[in-house]
Amino acid sequence: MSLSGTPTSNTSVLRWVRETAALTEPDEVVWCDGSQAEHDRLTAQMVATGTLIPLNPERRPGSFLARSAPGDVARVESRTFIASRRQADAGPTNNWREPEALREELNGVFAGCMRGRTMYVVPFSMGPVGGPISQLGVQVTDSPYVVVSMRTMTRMGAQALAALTEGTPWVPAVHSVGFPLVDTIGRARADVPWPCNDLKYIAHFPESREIWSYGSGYGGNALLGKKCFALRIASVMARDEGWLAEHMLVLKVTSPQQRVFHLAAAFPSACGKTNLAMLRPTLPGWRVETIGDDIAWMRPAPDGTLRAINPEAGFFGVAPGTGWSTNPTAMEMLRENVIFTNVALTDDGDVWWEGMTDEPPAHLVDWQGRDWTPDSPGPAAHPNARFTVSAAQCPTITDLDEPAGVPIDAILFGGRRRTNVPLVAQAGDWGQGVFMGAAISSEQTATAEGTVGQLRHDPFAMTPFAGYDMADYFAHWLSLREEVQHLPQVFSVNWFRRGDDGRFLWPGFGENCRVIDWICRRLAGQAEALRTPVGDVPVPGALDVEGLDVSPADLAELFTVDTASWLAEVDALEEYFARFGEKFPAELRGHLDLLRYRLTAPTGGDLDA
Ligand code: OXD
Ligand code: MN
Repeated sequence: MSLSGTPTSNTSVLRWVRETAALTEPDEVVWCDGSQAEHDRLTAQMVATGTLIPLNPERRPGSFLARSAPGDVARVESRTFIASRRQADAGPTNNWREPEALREELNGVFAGCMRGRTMYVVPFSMGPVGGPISQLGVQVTDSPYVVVSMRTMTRMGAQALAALTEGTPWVPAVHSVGFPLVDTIGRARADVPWPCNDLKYIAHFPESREIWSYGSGYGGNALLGKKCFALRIASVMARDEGWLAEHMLVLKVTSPQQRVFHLAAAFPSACGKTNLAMLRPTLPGWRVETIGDDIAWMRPAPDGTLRAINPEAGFFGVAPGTGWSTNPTAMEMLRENVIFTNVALTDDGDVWWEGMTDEPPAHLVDWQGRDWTPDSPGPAAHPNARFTVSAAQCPTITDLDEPAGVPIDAILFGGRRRTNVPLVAQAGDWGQGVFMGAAISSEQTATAEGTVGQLRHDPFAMTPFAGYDMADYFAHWLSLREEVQHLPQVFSVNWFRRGDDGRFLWPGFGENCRVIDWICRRLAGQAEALRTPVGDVPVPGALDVEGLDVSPADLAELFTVDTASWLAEVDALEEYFARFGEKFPAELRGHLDLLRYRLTAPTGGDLDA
């Protein structure tokens, strides 16, 4: 295949594109420039093939609905592989594959997989192009849906390609839906609106920093800048180079006294990161602005702070549960220029999903294209239905193009927990903070395959996303103490605690600003705390609950540390941590022992007293 007239002279990019095209055998190769004209051409083409349904331009201008194949609706962790030379480097939480064997297997499935299709070359930057924390990548894909999504989610196109000068490091990412239109003996078959393959591979080679994804067109499986690059590959870069690539949102908070704080927060998938990132405070005088909703890259900076960027340029958010009462900022952001996937279609050509409004419309077409009424058995939108939208459309976005990042004052660790974990607790020091991150567990959501509601341990909300052994990852976090002079304070939070009757004890959403208010006052040395075995919690009266309809009994329960159930939690953690074997840091084991001691000691185990 001739690649003459290509818009780059970077020999490594050209060689790789040529080799990938020779392997996958597309009909043509198209270099993407990220322009509006390109976007318009591709969306028009997808409307013609049935991949996209244009929404009513009066209700949702510039927006489209995509319906995926019913078997391609979430990340596939069981088919996500880390191919490091040594199995120990992948650790017990990853599916390890021997790199050479996996490469051979992939060469088999990718051979001819783009026959009859176009291969798009998508140059992109994670973070502002040329920024000191940013990184470059090139994805090839046979999915135009992926191309338009990458344009929203990353800095994609001509500028990123221009930055790819000879010798500049970049991450190659090969993607195919695995649905060739012509077979080995030249027989053609018709395309389908959402091509994919039952066989899937989401493969990572951390040592050569490569990504190979096959068989899925959905989200994190296919938009390779996100989970594959910005977390799995970048976490390995970060380990090697002394920084952090984390599954965290980033917020800018301004107090009524005009003091600015930056917070990063890790929660497992679909625990409301987007809602927290776009929080509309109910307390007067506070302002919350959004920097990122999913991923933070953080580096020790020369000024002694830990500085964070959001490497993405858009939001790929879970639609169900996003509504005018829960996240009005997101609803404003979604007024136009959005690609929705697997939501329901209204009779007037707009979209709907569970949680958007209190009352569902009387008639809809569901995410699989079937008629739906409120009496229908299942939900109208798939629980992992998504919106893809540019961050620039978010009314509260700030500092997204600040290449040096923002200094992080506090890190929050959370999960979806009915019991045990208090509304908020502060770690006494960095070690206890790292322990809090390692101890995260959460009730499973619909963003990946698995049993919804089941409690699973998810240290740092990173188990599906760390590209290396989590025991080494914990040690890396502990070692930051040596690198960062002004370490962030660490807090654990839990918005999801319930009473015995199953009801939520805390209203959440905008009211979470009350927790942020206490955190910021702690950072400023202006709020009092009470030591408990699981961290320092607000003294009675320190959390501002004025005007809130939470009974004193519920408030007390939000902070109850029940000895018996916490001892059971410590046992479960010990068993979980045992998976990491000898590499599990002794310091964290010490924190587990200390927690057990504090839970049982008659004095509450206050060793520093
Ligand atoms: C996501 C996830 O899509 O965490 O952000 O699954
Ligand atoms: Mn996520």
